[in-house]
Amino acid sequence: MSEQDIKVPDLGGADEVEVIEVLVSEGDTVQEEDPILTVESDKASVELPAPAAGRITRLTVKVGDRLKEGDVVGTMDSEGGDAGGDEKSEAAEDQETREAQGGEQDQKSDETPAPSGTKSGTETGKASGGSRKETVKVPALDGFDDVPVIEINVSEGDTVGEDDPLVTVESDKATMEIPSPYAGRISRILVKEGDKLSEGDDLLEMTVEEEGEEGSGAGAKKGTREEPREKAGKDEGEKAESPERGGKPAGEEDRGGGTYEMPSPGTRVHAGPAVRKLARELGADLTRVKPSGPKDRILKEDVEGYIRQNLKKAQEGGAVEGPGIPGIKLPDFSQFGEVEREAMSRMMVATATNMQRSWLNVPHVTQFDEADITDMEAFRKGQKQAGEKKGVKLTPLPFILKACATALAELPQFNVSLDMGRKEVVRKKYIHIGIAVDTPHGLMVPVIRDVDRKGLWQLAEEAQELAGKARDKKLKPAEMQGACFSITSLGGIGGTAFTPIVNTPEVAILGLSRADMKPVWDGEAFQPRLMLPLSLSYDHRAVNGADAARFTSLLSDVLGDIRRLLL
Ligand code: CAO
Repeated sequence: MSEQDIKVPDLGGADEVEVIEVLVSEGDTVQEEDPILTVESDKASVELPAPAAGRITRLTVKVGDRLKEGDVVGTMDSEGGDAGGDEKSEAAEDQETREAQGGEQDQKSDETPAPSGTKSGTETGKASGGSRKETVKVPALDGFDDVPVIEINVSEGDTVGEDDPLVTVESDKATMEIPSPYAGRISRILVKEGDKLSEGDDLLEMTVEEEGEEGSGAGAKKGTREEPREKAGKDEGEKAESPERGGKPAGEEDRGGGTYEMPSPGTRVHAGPAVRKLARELGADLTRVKPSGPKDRILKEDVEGYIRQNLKKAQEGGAVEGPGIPGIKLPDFSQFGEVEREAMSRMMVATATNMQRSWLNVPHVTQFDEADITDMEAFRKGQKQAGEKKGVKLTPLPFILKACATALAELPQFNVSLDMGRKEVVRKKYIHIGIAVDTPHGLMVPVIRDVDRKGLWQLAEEAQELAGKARDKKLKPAEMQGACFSITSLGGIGGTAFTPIVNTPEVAILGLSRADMKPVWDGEAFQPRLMLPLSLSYDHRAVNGADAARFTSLLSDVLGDIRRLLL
């Protein structure tokens, strides 16, 4: 094992390039030619490959750094063919075979590829111990000539199946993949990105197992194709060992089905520059895209599938993942102490989804205020006997419901929903208010309808009944729908203020904390007054700050003198 500098190779004519992605970390083990950096010039983005197999010991570059040919970007302990030795020795074998064969074909391979004029897709070389060499040529390109290569989908040493994409070319009208005519191993790539290809040009050289060799797997021609054993076995092994890539165990592959499993973020990705460019343009986080190409390479259609899946989720109202919302990586908690895991209840999952959706979609602001409820409480307590006769407990909540209905009527900009899809504000002509109820199985928000048209006793009765139903899991779906605004009262529990999350598509929610006696200056002296803390969170897209202050001031006035509820 020897330490070597990792240097920037020939940059294909570019003087200086910018690092746009660092694909490895210190300590990572890489194979020779594995991409370690993606750099971008003003013309193209390319991956810089590891010069050898080994372990990255130091990285001295970061995203945004500018590099020139020969710059040192880090160091590595190279293993001299240890890691990835199979591939390397086979590639070396291929080289040896080429040298042993000498002759025409090698000379041709060493030269810059030129159109051969051969019409067939491949040119067969000499057989070598059960395998033969093939020079794959560019097939007919739908009538196009001089079509630039925009992506090389394989690396030397890769094992590919028949029809696996080898390179991607792009004409004025379309992007096309040139498929492999054989299953086998890529021994030499004869083109590079940016090269212009026409039908018959040499593309790459492959080692193909001779037909008819029992169990050889690779090399079967179209129509008699077997899955290359080595590739299938390796893929299965990788899937079984790498659940973090989102792969299913062998035999449970689900490609083309309705579901699209997201690999966890933070995983190293294999993708060509064109795919990375597409991902950047579409805002796709490649660490979350499930690869379907050879050797877990991400293809363009994988990125498109990921975007489609997220769009679908967005349309269905699900949580969307994207670069702006990085996932949360969990550590292995058991390393810190004993833990146990428990499945979330459906209600907990629904609440978590709704809270996250609202928090991520709504620009929240919370306005704090206080209401002097000394007189209101005196009146309320005076109704205790009447309440007992009616079998209803009159808490502060019905007064607050009524005060909110008054504020919603006077400031109708709080009684709306935003339809951003149609760029419309939906104004509601009814006043239904949701009340958050704490239950042993989670938070539920039953809705009291037409609060503006109901008296305090009726509101107290309905609130009590709905809270009871929520705690007994007896609420019907219709009893939890249609709210214009919500109230969440922690007053019976404690606290001085909090920032509630708006219950979208409503645009505001009032939080109540515990009322407390406070000294309040009346202009001449401090008076002991019972002050109720108000916390109004609102959607700042729908409501401006001045209106929010007006709303809480109005609530404060009405609750300070409940005769105003009669006006
Ligand atoms: N300040 C001081 N005391 C208050 C108060 C306040 N703001 N609000 C209520 N109280 C008192 C009540 O008067 C009652 O006292 P008495 O028994 O002496 O009369 C006591 O607190 C308990 O009231 P309550 O909670 O039974 O009734 P309520 O009408 O105030 O609230 C309900 C009903 C359903 C809103 C409430 O039971 C509840 O579930 N609150 C929690 C809501 C919640 O979890 N919100 C958080 C959502 S975000 O995670």
